[in-house]
Amino acid sequence: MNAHARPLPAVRDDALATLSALGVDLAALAGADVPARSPINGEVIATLRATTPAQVDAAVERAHLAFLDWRRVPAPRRGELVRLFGEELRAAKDHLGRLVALEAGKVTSEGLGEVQEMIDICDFATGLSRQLHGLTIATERPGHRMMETWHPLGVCGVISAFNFPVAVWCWNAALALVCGDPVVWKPSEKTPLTAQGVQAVFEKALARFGDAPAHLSQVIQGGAQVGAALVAHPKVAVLSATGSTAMGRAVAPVLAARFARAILELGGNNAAIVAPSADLELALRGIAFSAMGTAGQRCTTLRRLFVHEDIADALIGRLKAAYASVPVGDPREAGTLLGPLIDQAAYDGMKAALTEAQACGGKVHGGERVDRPGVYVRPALVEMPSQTGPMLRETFAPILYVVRYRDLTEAIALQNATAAGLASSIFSNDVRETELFISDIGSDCGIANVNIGPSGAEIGGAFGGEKETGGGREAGSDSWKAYMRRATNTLNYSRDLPLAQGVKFDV
Ligand code: UN1
Repeated sequence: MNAHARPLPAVRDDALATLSALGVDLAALAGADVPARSPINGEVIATLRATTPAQVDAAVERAHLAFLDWRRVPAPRRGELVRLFGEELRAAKDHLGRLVALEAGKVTSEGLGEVQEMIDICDFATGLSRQLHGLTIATERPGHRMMETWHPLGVCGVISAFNFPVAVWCWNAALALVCGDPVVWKPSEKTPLTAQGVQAVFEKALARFGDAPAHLSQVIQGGAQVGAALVAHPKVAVLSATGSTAMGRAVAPVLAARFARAILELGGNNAAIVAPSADLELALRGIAFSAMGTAGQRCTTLRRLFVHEDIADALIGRLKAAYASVPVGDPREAGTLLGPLIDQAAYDGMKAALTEAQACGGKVHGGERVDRPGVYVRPALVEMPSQTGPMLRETFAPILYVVRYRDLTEAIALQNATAAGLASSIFSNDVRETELFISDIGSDCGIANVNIGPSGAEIGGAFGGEKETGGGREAGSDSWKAYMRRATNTLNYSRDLPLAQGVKFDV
């Protein structure tokens, strides 16, 4: 901290003041089962009440009643609610961003960036509310017309993770609400307070909107059991779940058994390839942000780096310097780039992965625990002899494994040789290489970038990935279709009834 900067307020005071500035009534939440901790120093800020399974059921039933009304409201009018919410988020941006920093441990700029991502999807959804259109399709039958129409689907359940405690809910909620679907949200039990902050801001938009049905957005709190009750509820028509692949494996069969829609955004083990023609300065910056940003706790975090052997020494040397000098500390402090890990379990996972990497012949630079309250680490750069051991799985911590390659086809094969398929990128100025990377025989991920890192997507594109990442798509492009039901309509006002495919059935 520079000598003239004001000292930071105590974590708990800061969090309580931020919550009340957002309009959260903490007394109304007080309970004994969901402790809300700040990873900044591990302190408990408040303890909330867990939702019981019976209360989850009641919440979904209320949401379903809201659905029966909300689906009658014209979509552009539904968009007006989301527009107002975007305005309220603009007004609340500093406080909500601060709360994200306090509860998820993000550095200030990333906390604010997450709220900006909410604002962006609100703008997108507002425009979309006038664009929920289907096709008119040529019909083989004279005098007939065929078209498709899109209709509200039902209650949308959202299960979100600690690492994007507000934006991921908003990608889902903003689209769901314009599509006509009320939302029931189970945030991570590691970040219950940001959910309350968001709900308080949403209620301001609801008050300005005036005549919305009650219970368009509800928050339920607690652990896996609460999530399980939401997933199993027959009136949850679409369920969006973000988290580990293990969580997805538990959720997906339950949704499949009752034929509910699933939007799964699960693990990632994201890679980047650095080719000989790459702009190394630019690659270094792209890699540093993608690998160390959010302390390696994004689902899009860069975890595996394949560097061409001709430039490997130059790039790895610069990366080592960046890793050794990146400022780690209180995320609220100006200049900090790496905040804390979310909890002790995250550190245990990191330590286990580094020990295993060493046993596989990996050379570890960094990765030490930083001595201060909370769980702070130096980011780790690991030179691996080949892609083995912990490199093949996602460890939610700032570890970047580096492997050298000679042939691009081999590097692409290595990058695709993991279970997850979320995000990827190539740094190269050779168009033959970059076109190969984004082609049918290139990266098998849902996100494939050129000369930017794999993380930090904007909301206009569809977000999600293949294989064990779960296949769901959220946010931009045509992701909205997952929140609506499509009807194909064939209309006939002619005097004849010709059957399709030339079938005759004359009675
Ligand atoms: C996540 O980590 O769950 O592309 C979402 C990114 C962010 C979203 C990450 N816009 O890194």
